[in-house]
Amino acid sequence: MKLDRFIRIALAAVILLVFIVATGALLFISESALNVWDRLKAGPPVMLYAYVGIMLLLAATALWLIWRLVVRRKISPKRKTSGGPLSKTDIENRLREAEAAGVDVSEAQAELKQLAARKNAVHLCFFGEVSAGKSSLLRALVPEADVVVDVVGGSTDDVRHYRWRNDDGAEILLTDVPGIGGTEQGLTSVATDEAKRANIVLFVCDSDLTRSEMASVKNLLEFDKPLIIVLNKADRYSADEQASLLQRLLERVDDIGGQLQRDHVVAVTAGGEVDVIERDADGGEANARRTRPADIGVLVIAINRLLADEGESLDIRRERAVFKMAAARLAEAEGEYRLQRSEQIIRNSTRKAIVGALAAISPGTDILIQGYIGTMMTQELCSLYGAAPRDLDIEEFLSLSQSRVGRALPLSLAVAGNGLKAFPGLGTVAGGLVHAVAYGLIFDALGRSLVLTLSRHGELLPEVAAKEFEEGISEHLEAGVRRVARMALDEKKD
Ligand SMILES: Nc1nc2c(ncn2[C@@H]2O[C@H](COP(=O)(O)OP(=O)(O)OP(=O)(O)O)[C@@H](O)[C@H]2O)c(=O)[nH]1
Ligand SMILES: [Mg+2]
Repeated sequence: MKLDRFIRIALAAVILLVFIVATGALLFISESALNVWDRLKAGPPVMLYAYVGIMLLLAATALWLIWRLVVRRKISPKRKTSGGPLSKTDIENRLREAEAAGVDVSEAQAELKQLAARKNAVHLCFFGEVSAGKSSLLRALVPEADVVVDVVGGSTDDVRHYRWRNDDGAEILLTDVPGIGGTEQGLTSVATDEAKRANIVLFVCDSDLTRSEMASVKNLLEFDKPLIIVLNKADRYSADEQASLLQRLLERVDDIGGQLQRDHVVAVTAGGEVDVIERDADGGEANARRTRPADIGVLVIAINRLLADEGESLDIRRERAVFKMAAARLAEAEGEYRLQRSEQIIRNSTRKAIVGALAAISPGTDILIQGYIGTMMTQELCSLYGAAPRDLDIEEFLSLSQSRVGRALPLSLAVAGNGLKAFPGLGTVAGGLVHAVAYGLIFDALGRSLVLTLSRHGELLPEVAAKEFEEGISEHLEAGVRRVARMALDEKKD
């Protein structure tokens, strides 16, 4: 209780003191200001203007400095991730920017080129699990479409294109793709990509959807693909079974959050071929191959209705899906580019740190990361990841990390010493070399942890970044030691 009272009185005294000082300062400042003002008014007007001008300039400079140091936070060019769909200009601008930065944009560009090549044709893709009957269905639908026309040109995958004109004279491109869910994962993604490039996907299945088929449907719906779900091999089911299976398929799509009209789920018999054993008149048996009769009328109706109902929106939806794919390809390429470039930046800084440490005549025991090398590395990595931190943030991050370095120093020196032992014929390792490796290791660890942080958060949050640096440091030291020790030995030789 007594202490509480004492603190209150002390606080009151402080407030009183502050009040007195503030009043005094105010009086003093106003007096001298008025003084100066009077004298300026008495003097020549040029003097007055010059004085006011200089005052304004000083105030503006001070404000600018404060803004630069404390307030400014350049908004990083955040990508439109959610929000509306990408437009053609959006994606082209992105590609141009990325290309100028040195990113390999060829795959993303190839998507756009392919889109342009297929502009005039309505594109139907037969998609589904292995042996669902995609190829049989294509043959049943368009028996005369047996010419392989490759729009892509020179592709070596198993995607086959067929061109066909329907009764209205519309040009239709039919694509048969490898079945999904087989042992080869690559084929599944080839097929899925091709489906995303189509106007309409005929999702062929031969029973209720499996888990992986559900995942595929979901994926295609996310790309806003117009779907017709085709229950093939209807000849194996009774009418009742067909009806309940169709109902089940509708519910499945509904469960995933897709909306499918009832007439976009159809049951057909593509036919296909079947091996039969035939008995001739005198009891002998012979193997023969028979074609099952096809029954695909409902599918033809569904396709025609979809074409009529959707009209131009089919092309718009296809464009959007392809732009989205191109954006994904670009993001992959950017990720790849960043990895390579960040590797170079970290290597450079580590090397500089090693050279600096080796050149020091009597190496100290402290390792400073707040200097030029640390700042440069942080700046370069941030700009590589599109983050634009304030100078203050970089300073804060480095200073927070510096205090962690102090704690990690013994570990770093131990790891460095151990790492150097792994190089045969080195004899007793001089203290200077160990120090240089430890120095390099810290930069290597700092850089690698920063890359992880930036890719995780997309910006430099000083405290978070420093904490993540601390948490990962021992792992990074161990992982980097061989590389950094080699670097130090090379530098020493030179
Ligand atoms: N009972 C029955 N069998 C069918 C039907 N349609 C196709 N099949 C058979 O299903 C098997 C696979 O047919 P495909 O057309 O090769 O199937 P796919 O989906 O192209 O297969 P992959 O290209 O390997 O993924 C063949 O043995 C066909 O004869 C059908 O309507 N009824
Ligand atoms: Mg096939």
